[in-house]
Amino acid sequence: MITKLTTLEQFIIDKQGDFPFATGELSSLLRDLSLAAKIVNREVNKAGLVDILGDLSTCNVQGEQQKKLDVFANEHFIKALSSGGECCLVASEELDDPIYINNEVSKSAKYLVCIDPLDGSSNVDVNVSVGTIFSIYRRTKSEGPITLDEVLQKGTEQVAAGYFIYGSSTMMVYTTGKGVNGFTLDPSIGEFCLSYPKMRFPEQGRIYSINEGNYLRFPQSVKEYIKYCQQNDKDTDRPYTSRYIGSMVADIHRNLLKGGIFLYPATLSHPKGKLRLVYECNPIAFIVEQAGGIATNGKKRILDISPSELHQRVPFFAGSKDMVNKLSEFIEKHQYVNEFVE
Ligand code: AHM
Ligand code: MG
Repeated sequence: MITKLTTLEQFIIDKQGDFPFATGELSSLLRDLSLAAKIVNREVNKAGLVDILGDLSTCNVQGEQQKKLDVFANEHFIKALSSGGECCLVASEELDDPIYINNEVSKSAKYLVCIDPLDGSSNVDVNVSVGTIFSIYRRTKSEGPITLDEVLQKGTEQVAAGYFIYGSSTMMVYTTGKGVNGFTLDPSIGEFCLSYPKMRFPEQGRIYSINEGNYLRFPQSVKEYIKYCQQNDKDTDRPYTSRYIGSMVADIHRNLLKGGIFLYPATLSHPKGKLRLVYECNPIAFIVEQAGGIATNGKKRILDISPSELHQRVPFFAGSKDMVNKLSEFIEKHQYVNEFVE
């Protein structure tokens, strides 16, 4: 029960004390991100009104066609992060290579940010929720220009991570490793206000989220787990419910509130999985774990994977503890990981 209005700004200031040597730079970064999100939110909300919809003729580095709003979001997040002076590099799903920020204020910045500026963007033109995912790391070297290897850190090294969801309301959900808190944007005052303090994944859920259209291309273990979800069983309250939006942020957010599992396995067409480790799975995994859930590629904890390249893909399973553990039983039985993942 929330009795007093706490803005994101106030919350960040209050929490700065959790980090004894905090200089306020991380707090500024989070504020920069929230400002960019407000701008993106404004554009997403008027997407049906203005001529911003439709495909741009460019493709992103994954060879997928970009929507104009992807480009818009990418530009605005980079702009916000470049001008604050706390961030020296931005790596984005939309860009082949990271942006090295070399201006006067960012020269000695100690943070780098990885983002998916508009996740699920194909949903924008049908009025379905989309999101932004971000991940913040500290530089591994104390001086000299930042290098690419500093971006390829394990998820365990994240200093903060979170997402914005542009849905029926707009929210920011983030963690700095001390639990997860959710803030809803109040459009009348233009502020994110604490609405979901100390978010926890229900240990057992009843929702499974997967693109079942790919069923025939799934590994046997995942097929069997889906059948398990669909079977009748009073004790475990099955069959479970299937819900898949196709925007990971929205699927994860719903499951975080209600309990559930999100699955994007390796498939015959995406033998390494579809989702990206560095700027999609790692930040979501950090949130999931901080909220008491599990995030795995089926073989190991997502946060323990050493990235070998910026746009690396991984199979991704995340959600309520009991559900992910159950899935793991099927995976172990079939040694699924050996089917698709080296
Ligand atoms: P995107 O970052 O290009 O939008 O792709 C990521 C999205 C996730 O949000 C979502 O879970 C998944 O792709 C949906 O993929 P599919 O259409 O194959 O189910
Ligand atoms: Mg994405």
